[in-house]
Amino acid sequence: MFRNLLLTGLLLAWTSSLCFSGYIAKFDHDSRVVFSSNFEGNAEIYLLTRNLLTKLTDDPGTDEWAVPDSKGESIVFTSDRSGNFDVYIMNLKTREVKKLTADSRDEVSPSWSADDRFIYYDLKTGRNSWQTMKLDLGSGRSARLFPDAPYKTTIVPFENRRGEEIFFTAKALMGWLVAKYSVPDRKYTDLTESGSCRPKISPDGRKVAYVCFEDDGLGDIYLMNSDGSQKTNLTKDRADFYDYYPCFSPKGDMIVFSSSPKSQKKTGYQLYTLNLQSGEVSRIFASNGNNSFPYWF
Ligand SMILES: [Ca+2]
Ligand SMILES: [Ca+2]
Repeated sequence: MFRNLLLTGLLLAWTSSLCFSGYIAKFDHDSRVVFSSNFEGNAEIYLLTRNLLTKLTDDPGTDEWAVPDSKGESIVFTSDRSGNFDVYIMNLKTREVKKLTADSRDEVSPSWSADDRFIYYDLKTGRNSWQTMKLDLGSGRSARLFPDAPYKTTIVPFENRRGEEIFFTAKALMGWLVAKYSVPDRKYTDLTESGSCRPKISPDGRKVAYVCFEDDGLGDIYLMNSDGSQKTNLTKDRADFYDYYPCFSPKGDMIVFSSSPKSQKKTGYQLYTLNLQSGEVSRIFASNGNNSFPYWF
């Protein structure tokens, strides 16, 4: 009798903890994934380590798009906690948060220069236009990152580890395309036609993962060489899913991405990993709502 009660109690505790926690994490790696989720009500930033979830922000505002520095000590992210979107920095050890920008317009999608001295971000300059900016962490001054770019609007820049190339999304006549900027010779190159976006460069600088709408019209994760050659659809068998926000693992042998079933449009993003050698896809984080912008480090 007592044993049965105990078992029932344990079972209840187990099911209720599942209900209250509201998520399933299956991440079996020694590295970390930082991402944003609204499963607790509004968008917060979370850190996923080996099957363990840590909430990094706790604010009624929208907190999203976390990107770590090269040493994995701090993240930059964007938040509208002071009325409009600004860029913030958080020390991952002390959790101390500092505001980096204060323009009354929106500043979003921050990332780091290879030497961690600059933050790149997108400044909203009009209803449908954005300018990619470069913030000097030493002086606190911002300037345009691509003053001579042949595109009206550029967004979501990521620099390779050697600081030689910056990959970004540019607005073309007929939509978005993936482009890169070569730092030494100040040259811009279109790497895709329109219908592609959100490139991320691999740790060795040789491969680019990005989103392409060509195959299923919803979005797939594609891989290409950093010169735009050998484009491959990595999520060809996921025709009924929106596959978005790819990011390489620290070793470059896997990719983390967000995927939402067609029936839920873009409101049911769960986190998956993809093994580039075996092609195996595993769900690492599931919850209600959207789990977006994963960054693996
Ligand atoms: Ca929040
Ligand atoms: Ca702002």
